[in-house]
Amino acid sequence: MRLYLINPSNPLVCLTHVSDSRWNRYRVWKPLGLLALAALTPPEWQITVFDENVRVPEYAALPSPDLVGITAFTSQANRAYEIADGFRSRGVRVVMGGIHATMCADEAAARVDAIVTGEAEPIWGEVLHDARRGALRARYDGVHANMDSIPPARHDLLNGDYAFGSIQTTRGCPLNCSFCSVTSFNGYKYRQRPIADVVREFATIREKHVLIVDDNLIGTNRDHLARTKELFRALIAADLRKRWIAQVTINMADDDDLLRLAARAGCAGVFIGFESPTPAGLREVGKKFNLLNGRDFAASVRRIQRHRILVAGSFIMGLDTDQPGIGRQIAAAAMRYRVDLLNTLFLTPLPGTRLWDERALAGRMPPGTFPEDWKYYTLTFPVAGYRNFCDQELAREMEICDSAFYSLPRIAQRMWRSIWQRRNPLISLMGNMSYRRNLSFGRRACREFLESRVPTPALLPS
Ligand code: B12
Ligand code: SF4
Repeated sequence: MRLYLINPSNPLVCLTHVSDSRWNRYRVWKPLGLLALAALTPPEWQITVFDENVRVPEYAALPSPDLVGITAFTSQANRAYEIADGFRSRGVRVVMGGIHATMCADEAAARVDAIVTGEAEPIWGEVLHDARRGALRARYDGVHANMDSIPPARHDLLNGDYAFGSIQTTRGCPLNCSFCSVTSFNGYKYRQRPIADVVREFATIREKHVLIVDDNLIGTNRDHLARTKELFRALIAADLRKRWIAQVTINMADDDDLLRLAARAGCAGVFIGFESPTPAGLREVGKKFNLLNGRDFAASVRRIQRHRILVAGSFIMGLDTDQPGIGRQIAAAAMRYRVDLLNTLFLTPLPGTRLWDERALAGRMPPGTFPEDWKYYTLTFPVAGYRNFCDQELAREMEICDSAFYSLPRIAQRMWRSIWQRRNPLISLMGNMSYRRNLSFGRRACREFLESRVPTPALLPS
């Protein structure tokens, strides 16, 4: 039995064009969901994983599979349906799972033979069993998996094209920020895999550099932090000689012991969601966690960097509380905090989030035609309709923000700082150059997007 597992590309997302620039190698990440699915698949299935972010195969020229499994973020949904149409027209059955099939279940169900919602561990065996018998149901609902019985992902199935391997150690987040899908998909409870399982799986990853995909590797309370320290101690003891990066919350800065252990366990950099430079913005997106204890963000970033850990900061632009000048304001905040990398994204209501529901209630659904427009849901297009900006104005704010932070003199300044502080200058350089390289590509795509549709005015002109 032949199984194809496919990660669709989104041609509009600049960072997926590996061949365009060698810097992009450092921004293409393995589709871990498919490698997790492969690990749940019995040996009678011969599995091939296709990652269209690396290359798009000529599927019709390949041996016909018995079943195709497609994953998709919302931004990949259009391409997912295109791939499904191709296989289904040749009589091959297609199953779709992942975040988009979960949040837009009816839409996806109309385009494939079966959908799997939620986490696949409890249900994938049944799907394959039914597929073998030619008795696929239209819908399977996964529940939150028991973290004690997650098999190690099949890292052996994708090699070569990636600078980073990837691994997951926890699922779920109690914070439920308005723009984020994690709490509605993986739940409020912060669920942790057994440390021994994580270390064993880590050892099977070939790449020297690893992305820990957890939405928050360290967690938010004392128990979470204690477990994280235990994990770091186990990684130090295993001496795997890996360098890894991870997403964390800003409270990482508050615990020097945690930082010391992280650095010794191989932490090269962390990605932190600052979200907004203003307290009103943080309240708007529901990330009051960042406001706790009257935090000094610059001091927090410096405490993390003192352990030679790079800090990438993420901000969202286009909040109802954002005013003209927000581009400059975000860049200034990022430079004041002295983050090594800045990732600014347009506020985008993704289906299934609190933001989506709030907008639906307020009669503020984003303009556009769906599913066609899902391809713009990469958070790099101003799709949502904004209170104080028309979409062109917001796109201009983004250009101002990126140009200020990623100017060559600013990059040189950051490089010098990380050399002087002996904080992974090479990784920092790769990240900065990769972002800079992608700015022009992103701007062009954004301009084409704006030209292709009727301008959306500001809801309340400023
Ligand atoms: C790592 C990651 C990335 C990596 C991508 C790695 C990759 N190639 O997959 C990078 C950094 C590139 C990335 C980019 C983006 N990401 Co991202 N990312 C994540 C993150 C943190 C982890 C994903 C992961 O590996 N999870 C671990 C695996 C094991 O879980 P899983 O993928 O959910 O798979 C399980 C189930 O879903 C299911 N399943 C999945 N696929 C399939 C397929 C079949 C057939 C079946 C049966 C089951 C199944 O089985 C798996 C086991 O239970 C998630 C958050 C999260 N917790 O999931 C956000 C997340 C997926 N990203 C998100 C977003 C918005 C983006 C971006 C659009 C914007 C951005 N800049 O962040 C871009 C889009 C890129 C694009 N190509 O369009 C959103 C997606 C929401 C949505 N509705 O689309 C998420 C949920 C985060 C959030 N804040 O809401 N991302
Ligand atoms: S943005 Fe981060 S902190 Fe907020 S709900 Fe999502 S995963 Fe949790």
